[in-house]
Amino acid sequence: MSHSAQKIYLIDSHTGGEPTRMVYAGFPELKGSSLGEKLEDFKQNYDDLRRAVILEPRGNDVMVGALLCSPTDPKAVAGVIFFNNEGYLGMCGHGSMGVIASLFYQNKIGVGEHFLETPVGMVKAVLHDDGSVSITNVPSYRYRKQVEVDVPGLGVIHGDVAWGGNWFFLVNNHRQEVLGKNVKRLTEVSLHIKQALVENGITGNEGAEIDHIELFGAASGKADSKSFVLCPGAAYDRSPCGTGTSAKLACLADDGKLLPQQIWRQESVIGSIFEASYVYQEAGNPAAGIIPTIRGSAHVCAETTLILNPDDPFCFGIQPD
Ligand code: PYC
Repeated sequence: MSHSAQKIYLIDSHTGGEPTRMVYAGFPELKGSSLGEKLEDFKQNYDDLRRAVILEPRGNDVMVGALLCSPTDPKAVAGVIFFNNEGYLGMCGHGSMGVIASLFYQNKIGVGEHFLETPVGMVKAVLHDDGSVSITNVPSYRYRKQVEVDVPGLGVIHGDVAWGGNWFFLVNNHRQEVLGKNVKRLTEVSLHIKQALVENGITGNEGAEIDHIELFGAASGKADSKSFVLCPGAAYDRSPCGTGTSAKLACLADDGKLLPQQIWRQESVIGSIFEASYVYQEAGNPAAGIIPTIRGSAHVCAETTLILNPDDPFCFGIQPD
């Protein structure tokens, strides 16, 4: 029995039901002169720690990790690298809200404006008096409109490929009801769509993998639209997905269906809501993309110390064969 266990310190929160696990101490200092380089160092040298933090028995497939690291731009209150059970995320909207709520809980920030540096760019966050958080995301755009794909077991569907800090395939004509009681079926359908995208060579810009699938359905009356979002892996987003809502706004803006600064309410499959709006990246030029702002609320729900004991056979997580 060994007593030389490594300890990792966390704050857990959830945003509209979607968990964020913020790692604030106990991690090695990542090397790099940009967040992109720090992400590479994380991937190459410490992926076992990603697995230790996020996989069972300590974590689960739904959870998104947020590793705090030193920012390379002094304007930022923190650098953040998001990850999950499958790997790494470019950006994470619900996770950024969770990080801001957790930093406030730790008395590291107050109400007002803050910046988070991510591998895909700088994100502005405003912590409001009522505890809600607005995230001004990285520039978002629609890459391809109404791409046709034949999905085995589902038939021909059409979807938009859009970037909102991650790559999304956004589908309306999927012939499913977007309701909480249907999440098993919605997950299966989304996994089939994702597989069909791979088989048909449908990607984001420069061949980037489309790792999020977004299915839209009738809103419940509380919002403008309801969606089911499949994240990388097989877990669905309990929140309306900040980067997914950004991708949706990019499509609405390009279609001329939502004006700059007009409010859009996006509801998740479990009924939580983000309020969103956008401005053009270049005044008067919708084709150049948009800058979305997403507002929601995160709640701190646990303060935890992980113990990584070398004697533990599942110290670095359970990974199915
Ligand atoms: O809120 O952007 C988001 C997100 C991505 C994956 C899970 N949540």
